[in-house]
Amino acid sequence: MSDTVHVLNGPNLNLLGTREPGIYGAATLADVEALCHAEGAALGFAIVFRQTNSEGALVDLIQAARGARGIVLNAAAYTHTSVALRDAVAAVGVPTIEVHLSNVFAREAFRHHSFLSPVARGVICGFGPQSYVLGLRALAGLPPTP
Ligand code: CA2
Repeated sequence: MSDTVHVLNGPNLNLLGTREPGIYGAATLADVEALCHAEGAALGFAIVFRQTNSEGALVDLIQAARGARGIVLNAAAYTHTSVALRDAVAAVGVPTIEVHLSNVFAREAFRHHSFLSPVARGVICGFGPQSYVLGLRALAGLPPTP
């Protein structure tokens, strides 16, 4: 079984740590990446960490994860809008943990619906960058996929 986990990030997450620290905290995306590499090393995962602002590019990144051990996916705003991402997650057949930095259920109603949750293996939100760490640990605890 592959030991590679793809950590994929959607639109505007490249701005982390530069704006809206009250919602998203002070950590930058580079800090989140470093955290994922450290946790990945502890769990025996090779981490591929990517961010894109483009929906189609995110579909391509999900498809490129075929055969991987798992995906940790923060699709950001596309979570709430994208049938294309949902179809990609369902099609790729890789256990996918949907993660969010913020507690989306404590925010605006339009953030309460996710197109991804029904096809994700699980969902973690509200723990800041630790949501990613918890996503990696969740993948480590899953039985091997055939
Ligand atoms: O809480 C999360 O991780 C979100 O996926 C973040 C998305 C939001 O649309 C989701 O509802 C929840 C937004 C990411 C934008 O990130 C920014 C970071 C700094 C400044 C502005 C935006």
